[in-house]
Amino acid sequence: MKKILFVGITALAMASCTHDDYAPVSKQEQYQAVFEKEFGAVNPNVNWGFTPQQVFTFDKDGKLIGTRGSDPNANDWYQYLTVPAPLTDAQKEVVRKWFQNTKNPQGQKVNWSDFFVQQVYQGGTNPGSNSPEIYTINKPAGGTEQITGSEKMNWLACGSNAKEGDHIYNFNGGNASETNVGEGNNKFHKDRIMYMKDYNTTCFGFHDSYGSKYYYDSYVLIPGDIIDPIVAGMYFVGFDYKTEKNDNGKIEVRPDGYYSDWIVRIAPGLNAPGTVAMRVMVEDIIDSNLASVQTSDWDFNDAVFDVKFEYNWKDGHNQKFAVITLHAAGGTKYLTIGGQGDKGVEVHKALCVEEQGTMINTGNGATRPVAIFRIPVADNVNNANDIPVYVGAQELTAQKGEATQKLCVPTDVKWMKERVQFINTYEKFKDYVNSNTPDNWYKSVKNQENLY
Ligand SMILES: [Ca+2]
Ligand SMILES: [Ca+2]
Repeated sequence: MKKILFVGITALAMASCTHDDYAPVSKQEQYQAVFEKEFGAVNPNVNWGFTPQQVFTFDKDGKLIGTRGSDPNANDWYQYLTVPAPLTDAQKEVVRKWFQNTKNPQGQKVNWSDFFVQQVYQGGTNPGSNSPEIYTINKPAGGTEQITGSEKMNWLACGSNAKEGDHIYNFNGGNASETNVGEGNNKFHKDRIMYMKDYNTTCFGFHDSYGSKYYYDSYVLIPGDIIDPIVAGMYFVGFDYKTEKNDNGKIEVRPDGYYSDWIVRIAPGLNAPGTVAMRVMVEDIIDSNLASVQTSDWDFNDAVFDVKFEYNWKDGHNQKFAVITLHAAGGTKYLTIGGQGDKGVEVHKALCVEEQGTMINTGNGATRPVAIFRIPVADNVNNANDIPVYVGAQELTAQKGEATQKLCVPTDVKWMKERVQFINTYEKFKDYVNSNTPDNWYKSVKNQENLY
């Protein structure tokens, strides 16, 4: 009852304001006040770390980065990516055995436009006692035929761009060919591995050459964490062979629930340290009740993402993209990157979490692998500050000399856990706000345990 009365009085007080000398206060002005209460006066020269970024090219001659597709130039990857290490025999074995011994495993999803595919196991070469991998087919005309599933699995494919998906170059017949990959003609990687750029991981499939049909419903994506500590942090895709054809009577192999007919590892295409990407850390407080902000509400972890810019040949012309690597979503609001509402990418969804109220990768709530996605940008865009970020209809901004909702830092800067004090973690942030120095305030970490 008391509360209702209070609200009534406030409304009355606010209504009367419009008849006084007070101008209505904008959201940003209210935000400025609470920001300065926490961090002190904002120096007019502070730009929050945002600067024009180099547009990504890996060719010294300034040649464009290349086409959408498989990138077989393994010797180039090291210049801009963190390339996954070759798998050890022990790692491959523990993964193979897990898939061979686990019937109908429950898979999960990841969301990567740029990723590696690394060969793990070709079914039939070392079958388990449960999982057949080599199948006996009863022919309609009588007699039987033995087929090894993996040998009929061609055109490993990913994503939903086309009905038949997109081929993962060089991955055929349950293995990767040696041309251009792995131990073939490059000396940079011992494993058979391919880098896929501007694809997606919505699904994986294969073309069955026995029945001549594509299958996109016979795979499972498993985190290494549930397999064995020696493959923790990795992700594996296993396929369960199936086939169907009419040969004057139906011939078929039904999936048997063992996804060991072909196993590959997939790994996100993470930016190499020290490359041209920059990290953006986002604070969504402006969309809260600004009358009741507490010091632990400031965490700049409501979205944490890296931005790099590159040109790509796609659909017949050169297009500029911001490649976004989303690390964390430490808020519970509808927060989009790249545009407002449907025009942008919602951060919880991007990290494959349906509930907007779940915080991700900030110590409270869910833990998920990064998301990697691409946003088309205009040719003149080269600053991470130009990637729009919205909380609902409210755009989050970082204006020079004004209280900010975004910070830009190098990609090795860690972000905050929930409910710990920003001001007691980055000791010199306040100095930076007040005097524009030091601009590497993020190196003044006082309580390391406050960082994720
Ligand atoms: Ca199987
Ligand atoms: Ca947060």
